[in-house]
Amino acid sequence: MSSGSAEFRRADGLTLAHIWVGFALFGVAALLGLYQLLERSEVLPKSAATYYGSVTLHGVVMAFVLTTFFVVGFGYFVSATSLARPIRWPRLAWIGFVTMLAGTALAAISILSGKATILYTFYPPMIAHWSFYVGAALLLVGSFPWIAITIAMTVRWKKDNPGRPVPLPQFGMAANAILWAWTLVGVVIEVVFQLLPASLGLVQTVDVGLARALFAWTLHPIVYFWLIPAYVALYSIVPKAAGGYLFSDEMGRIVFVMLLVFSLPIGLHHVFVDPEQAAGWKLMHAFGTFLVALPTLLTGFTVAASLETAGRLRGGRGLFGWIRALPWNEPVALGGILALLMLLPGGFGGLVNASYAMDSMVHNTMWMPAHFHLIFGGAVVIVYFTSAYALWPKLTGRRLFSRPMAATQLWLWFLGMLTLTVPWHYLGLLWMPRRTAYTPYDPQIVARWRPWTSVMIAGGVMLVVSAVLLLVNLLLTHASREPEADRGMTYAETVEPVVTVPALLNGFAVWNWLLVVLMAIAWAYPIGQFFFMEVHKPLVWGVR
Ligand code: HAS
Ligand code: CU
Repeated sequence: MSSGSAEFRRADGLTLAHIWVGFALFGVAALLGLYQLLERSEVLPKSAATYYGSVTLHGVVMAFVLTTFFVVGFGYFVSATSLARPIRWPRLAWIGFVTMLAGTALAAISILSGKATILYTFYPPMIAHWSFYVGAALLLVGSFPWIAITIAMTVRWKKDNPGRPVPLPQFGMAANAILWAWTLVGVVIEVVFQLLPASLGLVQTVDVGLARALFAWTLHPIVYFWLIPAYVALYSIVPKAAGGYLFSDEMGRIVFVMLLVFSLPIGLHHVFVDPEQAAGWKLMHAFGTFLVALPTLLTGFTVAASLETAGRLRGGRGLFGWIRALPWNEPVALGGILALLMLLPGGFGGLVNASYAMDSMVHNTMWMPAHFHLIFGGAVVIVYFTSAYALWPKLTGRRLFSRPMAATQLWLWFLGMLTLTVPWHYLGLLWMPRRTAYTPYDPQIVARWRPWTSVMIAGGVMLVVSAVLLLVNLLLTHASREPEADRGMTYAETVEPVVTVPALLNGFAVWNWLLVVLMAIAWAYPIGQFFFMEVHKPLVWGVR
């Protein structure tokens, strides 16, 4: 890829602004996480109001603010550098950034003033103050310019380069932009027609079953919106940092297409226990959930095979010798390896959840936060850090302040996340409920949980230290005196050069139509039934 041109650097300010907002608030949310551990373990005085406020802010920041700001900022960088052209409509991009920032501030004020302690999911009967929904809406609306810019830049590049394959990182981000647009439909309908009217007191009742179905339609694909950029980095940045080659470019394309097409037509696995949905539909979504695990299995294989090329090029021999030969002290490679190691148990937990009947064993227990802290907070977020370590020298023109500090930070995150989530999985099997400020249950049951709560505090402390190290290292990089020799971004090359790819793996038009058909099959009845089924009049819920 061309390097040093002034053109692509135009995205640098945009990328830095987005990722810094995400990371700064991530630092605050990490501290809140530690507070929650201390409160639940009764080390700190009990306060239900503070606890639920904290969980809400922690969840909203980690799941919506960190992710959206990171994905958009990283997306602009990928578009500018992989297509080697300036960001289209930069002013619109900045307007989007300011809108996202304003929305985040509004939602945060709403939560901090105690008017929106609804946790991070949009499940009535918990209803927040309208300002929370407006804030959340602005955060989402602010990301629309990124969707438009990503798609427009891909389309224009294809026009200018007929027959040539869209660079894989951009192909992944384009899949993510389309996925994001569809993902928002469910929650937007829910907020506009159900939650906002209820929070404004315009309606007295909310159909909870409908709301939960609409939110499930968003909740499943949204996790892949967080995941895809991490996969882009695993395919396109990590193999090169490890000194190897991407094992297969086409496999990457297949994975991004599968994530797009299979993630939107499922979601009922979040509401396996809801009585409004029939068992047959739930079973169908359970099968769909197994289908969407496939692209992750393919990713595990492809990225591990790419790392193997690196290990072998570095002199690793034998069945496992290449693993030892990997550059474990190179932060960008290390982050990718640790991500795979967390994806494995995190995905295993997901498969347990997806197995319809087994879900009733773990639903709403600590198993659930264990699953998503390991696979999202662990595997995905560690790739966000890793990507930042790869991007910062290119963005700031300065060498990373400290590579040993970065490696320590990644190890701490990995070990901290395992120390936190291994006990949580076990506590889930002992039926410790999730999302509760205190647990006024049978003392004997509670006594069985106790030993594990101190272990999780140790994990929480490691994670907070890790978060501080990340922020300090990135901050000091801006002030570092050592210039980065090459500010051009180059992505991993494939084992075999990619000359052409089938048209189906170079665009999304066909997939988008298939997606619409699959979504209609999967959701028309589970959502539509609420409009023609005869139901008992809903109760008046605790609308504030
Ligand atoms: Fe999940 C709940 C099922 C993946 C996030 N999930 C959640 C929630 C979140 C979340 C946030 O079916 C909670 C929502 C809430 O608050 O209520 N999830 C799955 C399944 C997968 C899965 C089947 N989840 C994710 C990802 C997330 C995420 C990714 C975020 C980014 N999840 C569920 C279900 C529920 C759920 C139910 C609801 C349960 C309930 O009762 O509420 C799959 O996509 C996972 C596939 C992954 C694998 C692992 C493959 C292994 C690999 C590693 C290879 C490593 C190697 C080692 C080779 C099958 C890729 C190399 C080593 C070297 C040294 C080189
Ligand atoms: Cu899901």
